[in-house]
This record gives sequence, C-alpha cells and structure tokens, in this order.
Amino acid sequence: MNMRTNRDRLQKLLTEIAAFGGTDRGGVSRLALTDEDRDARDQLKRWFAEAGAEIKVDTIGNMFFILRGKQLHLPPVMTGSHCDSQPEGGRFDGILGIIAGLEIMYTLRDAGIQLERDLIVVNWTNEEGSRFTPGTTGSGYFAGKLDRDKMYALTDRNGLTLGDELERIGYKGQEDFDPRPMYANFEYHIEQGPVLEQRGIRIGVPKGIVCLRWYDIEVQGVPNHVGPTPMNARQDALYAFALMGKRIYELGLAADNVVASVGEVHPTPNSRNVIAGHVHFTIDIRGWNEQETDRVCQEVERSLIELAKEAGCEVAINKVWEVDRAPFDESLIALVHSTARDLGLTSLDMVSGASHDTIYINKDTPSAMIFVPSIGGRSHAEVECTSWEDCAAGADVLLGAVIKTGNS
Ligand code: HGY
Ligand code: MN
Ligand code: MN
Ligand code: MN
Repeated sequence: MNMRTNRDRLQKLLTEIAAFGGTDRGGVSRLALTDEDRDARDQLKRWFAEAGAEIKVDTIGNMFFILRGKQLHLPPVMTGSHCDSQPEGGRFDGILGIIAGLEIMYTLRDAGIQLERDLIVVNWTNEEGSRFTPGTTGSGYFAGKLDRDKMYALTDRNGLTLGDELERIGYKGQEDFDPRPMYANFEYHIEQGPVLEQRGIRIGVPKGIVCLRWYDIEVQGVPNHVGPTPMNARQDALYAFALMGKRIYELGLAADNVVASVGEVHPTPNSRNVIAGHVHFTIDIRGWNEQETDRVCQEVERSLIELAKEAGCEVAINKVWEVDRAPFDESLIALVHSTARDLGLTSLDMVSGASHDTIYINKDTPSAMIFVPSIGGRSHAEVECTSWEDCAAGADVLLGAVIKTGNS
C-alpha cells in the first residue's frame, strides 16, 4: 500500500509559510538573513518541534531537523531545500522541499512509523545568492567547498555582512553538525521551467544539475554632461554595456544548450542627464556540457574586452563563482521513477537548468531530485505557481523514497 501525505495539511503549511515575506501580488520576498527569513525560520522551528524533530543550527545558519530512527548508528537519509527567496520570488521555490519534509515527519508520526534510519530535513542558508553572492552558501560550506570566513565577509548592497546578519537574526550556530556519511539525499523542488507542463508529465527526475559560472563586470567610462558632449567624444559606460549585453545574449543563443544571462545592471551615477561613468553588471552562464559552457565563457570574456575598446572604456572581468555540474545517483534516480510509477504518476528524465543545494550535497552523498510542474513554466517571479495536487503528488513521491531508503 502506498502511503500518502496529508494534502490539506501540506497546503495549509505552504500557505502559512508564504505569509512570511508575502507580497500583495501573491509572491514572496524573503531574502536570506532578513527579518522575514528569521521569522520563517522561527516558524519552521516551532513546526518541526511539534513533529518530534531535534533541531541543530550550524555556524553558517543551516538548520537540521532530525527525526531519530530505530538504529542510530545507520547512515541517515537527508532531504530539504532553502527558505530564502528572490527579491520578487514565488511561494514554492525552495520552501516546498522543506515543508514537504515536515509533512513527511507529521505523516510518519500519525502512522506511528519510526524508520530504521534517522531522517534529516534541512533548511540550507542563502541558496539564492541574490543578497549575498555566491548562492548555495550553506550547502557549499557544509560540503567543504566554500570557506566560512569568506562567506561571513560577503556583503550586500548596503554593506551589511553575511556574518553580522546571521548574528543579528540569531541563527549563527556555535558548532557545526556533520551527519556524514549519509545513505541518500533527496531534494524535492518545483521544476521552474516549462517541460513537465508542456509534456503533461507529473514528476520530473533530473539526471543532474548544470554547471554554473557567475561574473561581476565593471565597465569604466568617463562621466560627463549629456548636453554639450559631442556623440563622437564620449566614453559612455552604458553604451559599452549595451553592446556587451547584446553580444552575451547572442553568444548564449548561438551555443548548444548553454544559457547566458545578465540579471543585474547598476549604472553610476544613474542620472538622466549624465553620461554614465561606470556600470557594474552580472553574468550567469550555465550548461550541462562543461566544455561548451566554458567555451561560451571564453567567447564572452573576449567580447567584453573587444567591445569595451570599441566604446572607449575599460572593463574588469571577475569570475566570482563557478561550480561543476552534479550528475545524480543512478540507483536513486531509478528509485524516484519506480516510486512515481507505484503511485500512478508519469515521470520524465531531464536536466535541471536551475541550481539547487543538492549541487553541493551530491559531492559526497548519493543524491536525486524530484520535480513537479511549474504553471506556465514560470519561476523567480511572483506568478510562480504549482497546483496543490502536484505539490501533494511530489510530496508522496518523496515520502515513498524516504521510506524505501530510510528502511533499507
Ligand atoms: O539560480 C538558481 O538556479 C537557483 O534557483 N538559485
Ligand atoms: Mn530553489
Ligand atoms: Mn531559486
Ligand atoms: Mn547642470
């Protein structure tokens, strides 16, 4: 008999947690380590305590909710995701995976079931990387790939540091927690793309997550008065950016399965009657094929130098983050497919174009992910939505995968 989660309770929990940073346009703005993130973290603590979980917070603010199994010496099973959101994010990105983990704990409690293995549900700090760059800070630190002091020193646009903000919201743990070796890790997440909806498939099973390359670019021109300065006597940093932005898009478009995007642009002084003297902008390049992705990176870097010269400006190119792709565990991928099938759900192999905390956890723990459709393929936007029915279906698959591995 396939156990199922409680769909009404899952919907209620997701609705209530979405109020933390909720916007009047139906989205969520819960940037990492803000008051909204703190309040949501506090609520998660209350709910997981009701589910009977022990709670540990490590020195980078990762929250581990532990439901003890019968055999404490066995390597545990992990699931979880992130509570922080984009500035104008959606109600499901990240938090769905944590709340589904909570619902599984409630479901096991209600059924009087204790797994053989510990079950650990995690809230990973600063997955989005929007306020503090890079992203997946908590999971990257846990995996030993990001240096804690460097992460503590990261600053947001107002000059506040990650370490100070962690302290301020009361989530800077005193010691780390390392349950490794772990038996398996599953991350349940919305697809954030159009494939499942277009194909009419209920469950997505990524074979892995693409590699990512993030840049900060500084373009230096000469600020001047827009009126008296002749067009052929300008060193306009915004014009240089315009040339660069178009080329970056074109190089991504021409490449084979690589995406290249500019997300942030900050001109200085950003005044309508001043020729911009400086532009800071960001580039995000990703692809499953690392050679092709790095070829595009080289093309982009070469273009930035060429186009800066064309516009009479200087350019500084800083690669601020790169993480290799994460190929998931074949046997856990098969387990997710078979669990979906046992529940009467169709499933599809795919690649995750979005990054997730599992990109780091996968480094030393066999991992797999479970996707459910995003309506209209939209995410990282307030319109982000997944039907309650699909939220429950994905949670049921996670429950099945956790029970199978938790009792194996
Ligand atoms: O950027 C990403 O792919 C993730 O959603 N933060
Ligand atoms: Mn996410
Ligand atoms: Mn996201
Ligand atoms: Mn004037």
